[in-house]
Amino acid sequence: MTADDPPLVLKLGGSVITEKDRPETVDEPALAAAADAIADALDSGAVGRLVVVHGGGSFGHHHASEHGVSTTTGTRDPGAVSDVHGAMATLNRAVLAALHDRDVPAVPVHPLSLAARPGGTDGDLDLPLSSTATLLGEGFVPVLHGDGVATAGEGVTVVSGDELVVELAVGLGADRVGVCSTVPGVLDDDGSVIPTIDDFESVADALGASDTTDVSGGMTAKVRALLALDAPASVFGPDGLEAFLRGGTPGTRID
Ligand code: IP8
Repeated sequence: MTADDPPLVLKLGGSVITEKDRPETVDEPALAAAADAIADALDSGAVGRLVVVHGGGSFGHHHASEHGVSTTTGTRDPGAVSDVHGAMATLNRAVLAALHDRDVPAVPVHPLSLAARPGGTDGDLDLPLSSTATLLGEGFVPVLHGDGVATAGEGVTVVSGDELVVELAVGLGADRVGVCSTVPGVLDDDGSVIPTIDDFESVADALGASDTTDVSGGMTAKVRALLALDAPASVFGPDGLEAFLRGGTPGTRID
């Protein structure tokens, strides 16, 4: 591995690592299994440079929906911003602790302190990557998370982990992107995993909204965002994480 190797960007879905129906509850066995797979992949050299992003699950989404905040509707209530960000920082600490227990050199990167939507909710996300890139070059595993984000005209809205994955993949020149979700891939009408997706229209009908509280759009938004990438992406369930980190393509490959 050299400092210039393209990183792998991995998202751990919030519903994978938390109990989504119980506010602020980590799914400890699921987080431990994910941390084991990450530590093994780094130890064996199957993965060189790695950036991890995690979603909100029962931490961020619970508070965001209580305060009526989403990716398109913001808040000017500092207490609401603190609730959403504070919950995400708590979950981030749990993820870091699980990784540290396995000697993964994980460090937190908090999007609320870095990112903005200077053009409002219709504008692009501005996510400066200098700190993440430098941390990677120094051998760390940066761990970002869905968060609040300063948004012109709206106060603070939600930035989803999926949006961060896209920005990181493009800005850092990732060679592979993995999204570990609760489902084993993107499912068609019959509930079967669609092996490959290369355009949105062909799968639009099969994609429904996520069935539990999710202020940032569920699988449809995920597929749209991943299709926009140059790097190949895979969506898979927790059982596919190890295979993905070893270089395989479990679940659905999105090109
Ligand atoms: O779970 C949203 O991140 P996601 C995080 O990746 C918050 O959509 C703050 C609700």
